[in-house]
Amino acid sequence: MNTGLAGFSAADSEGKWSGLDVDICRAIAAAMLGDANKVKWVPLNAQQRFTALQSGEIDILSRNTTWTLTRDASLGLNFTATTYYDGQGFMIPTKLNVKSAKQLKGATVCVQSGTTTEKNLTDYSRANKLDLKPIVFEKLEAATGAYFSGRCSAYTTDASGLASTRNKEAQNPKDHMILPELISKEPLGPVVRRGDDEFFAIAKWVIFGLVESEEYGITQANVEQLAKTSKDPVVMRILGTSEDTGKLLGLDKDWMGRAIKAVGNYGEIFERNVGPNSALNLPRGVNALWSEGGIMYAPPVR
Ligand SMILES: N[C@@H](CCC(=O)N[C@@H](CS)C(=O)NCC(=O)O)C(=O)O
Repeated sequence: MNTGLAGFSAADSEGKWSGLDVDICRAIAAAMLGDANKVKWVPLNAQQRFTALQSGEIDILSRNTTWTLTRDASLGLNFTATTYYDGQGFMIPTKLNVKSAKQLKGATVCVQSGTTTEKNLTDYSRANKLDLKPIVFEKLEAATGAYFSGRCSAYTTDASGLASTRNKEAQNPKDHMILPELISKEPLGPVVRRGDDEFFAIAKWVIFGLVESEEYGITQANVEQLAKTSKDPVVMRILGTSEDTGKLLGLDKDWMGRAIKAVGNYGEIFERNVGPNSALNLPRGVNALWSEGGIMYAPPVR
């Protein structure tokens, strides 16, 4: 998990974890182990995350991690599926009165190392002849702390991270604005170890099942009822009341039903943790279902 990115993965004062990345793990635990609480949460910063997965300290990395060719092909890991389509943005003090990242010529920008963010910033600066001056920090708190104390004119990370940091760390969130440009593609999703093929398949299909459940209207509230009464062939397959899809994954037929009962479908997970009614207030945007104008699309559970 992240060391603390409210809305995605963060622990409260009692050590209770919540967030979109957390709920994905809870869903997998419910499907696979029969209990959403059977997860040991390990907070990792940007630098530590891949080594922890490679070494076997953790089994799944569910932490705002961008799927790129380099990571997928060279780390001995497998990206499961995208759970949040993001892009890199900039946060600036509102009083700077800047309206576009293109106006940041020569500006200092706080950024965390070990991220795609650092490289995108250099590329964007060069491509747009902006001569941006990155100030690089290993730790998130150091990067955001430097920005909030005025050491940098801007802070850059994934737009979701900007929203989370502004909401949680800014003394007055209104004093900071997030510029409209997204300078990269950051498809975020969980990662497992190469060679852990059965687990890879389970993780992928639980995520796809959560998305398809939204598409077919299966919710945390109605899942039990639908399991008893639905005659919709897709719903019946997802809930294991016709074919037993779970068996093919080494699970039982109620695998997806349990996941949905634990955390709800993808839309419910999004709404609760990061959506317009949550503290983060992120629009559903491209993360809407493909059938609703977004790009969230899951292969069929069949
Ligand atoms: N999605 C990007 C950025 C991920 C990332 O680590 N972002 C930072 C800034 S929001 C973060 O989460 N830091 C928390 C930490 O390292 O503890 C990536 O995969 O490289």
